[in-house]
Amino acid sequence: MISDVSHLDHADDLAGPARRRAALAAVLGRDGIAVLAATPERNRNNDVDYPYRANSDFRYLTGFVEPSAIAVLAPGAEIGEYIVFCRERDPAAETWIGKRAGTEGVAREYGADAAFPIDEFEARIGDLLARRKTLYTTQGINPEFETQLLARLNGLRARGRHAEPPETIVSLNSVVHEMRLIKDADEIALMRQAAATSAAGHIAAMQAAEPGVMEYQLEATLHYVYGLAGMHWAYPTIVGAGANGCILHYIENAAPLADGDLVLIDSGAEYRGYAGDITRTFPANGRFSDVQRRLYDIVLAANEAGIAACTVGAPASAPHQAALAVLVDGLIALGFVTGDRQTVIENERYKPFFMHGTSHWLGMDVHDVGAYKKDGEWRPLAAGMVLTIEPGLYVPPGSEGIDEAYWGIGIRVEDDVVITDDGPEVLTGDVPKTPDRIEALMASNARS
Ligand SMILES: [Mn+2]
Repeated sequence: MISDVSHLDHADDLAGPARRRAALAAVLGRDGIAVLAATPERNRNNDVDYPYRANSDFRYLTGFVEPSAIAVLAPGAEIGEYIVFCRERDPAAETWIGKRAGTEGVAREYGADAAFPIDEFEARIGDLLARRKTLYTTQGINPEFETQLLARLNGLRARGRHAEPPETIVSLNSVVHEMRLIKDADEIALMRQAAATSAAGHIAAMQAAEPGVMEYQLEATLHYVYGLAGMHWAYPTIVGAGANGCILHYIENAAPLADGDLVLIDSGAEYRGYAGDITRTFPANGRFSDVQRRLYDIVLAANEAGIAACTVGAPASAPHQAALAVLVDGLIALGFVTGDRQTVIENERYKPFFMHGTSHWLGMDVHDVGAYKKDGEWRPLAAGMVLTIEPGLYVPPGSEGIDEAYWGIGIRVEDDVVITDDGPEVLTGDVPKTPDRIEALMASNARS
């Protein structure tokens, strides 16, 4: 599996960002201007920073992933519509830290009509803002920069009417997030790659699992596969053996797998800024017990019902409603809850066993942006939306009124689904999810 991972080209395709800037420019018009800054670097300790990851909105519109950068989109501006402020080239800094595009590189390679050193932003932004009616800017991405920009705007206003700065400030977030919600074919191609490598990681972890192996060793197995493909995890990997599988965001990953445990792994790779997000649950010893299989089959059926509900025009809540109906029927049949399906759902009696939603948008952010509702109503699913389907059942130790045989079982089955006119496209089907297929895969494990 490892040998067939090819070397991947890391450079962003810059045609996508150019198309998105054109679409945003059409929204702005000649009266509008957009200003957004890259997220700041974050210090880890002393002179060591956390590995830098460009914020998704910035990368989406620029394809530029260096820190200390500001992008301005000013339709009709004399110096050009797309202006970037960035770090200048610096041989000493580049020797220690790494290459920079510099202003020339940004203009030559990233399609900027004009590029200036970031130090010149203060001096130049006044002219760019003059005679624009509306300023579109991010909120909460780089709070220090956003505060400074508003202070600058107020300073221009105080100077009187000659400056004519924008009177209206609009959040760029909702505009860009609506764009990001619908993925184009190029983005979906990247997501297929992220999903395929995520799937390879999960398969490798299933093959590496056996009683005595540590949770962190399975985490390492996943991350090794991601790294070989030139990818990185999209979010901290969750590996929960036994009762740890009942802790939704368990990332200590410090316990050994015990014989008889189920192992829940929630992990995904990120490729050129796009996330995969897969959860699988499998037996540490390679064989589901009857009790485990009984619960597992309910979650699997809920996952499949949720996927089947991913159709164009259905409300965004449809996958959750479909999965929930199956889970609730299962809980009633097991005797975990009493009442009919409707009563159990209305009174949320299922919540002790299933306390999270079934879906979230997936894209550059693992919990991707875009509104789920409009005017209080669930919006209809549309082609190009990507979401997860991830029902689960959790029976923590000590669950009152539940047979102890079920205690400590946590199960979630999660796939990534593209909405298409031809029905749901499952990106993550490479990882086995039926008990028979999981057991068959694990039976071939290289244990001696
Ligand atoms: Mn998820």
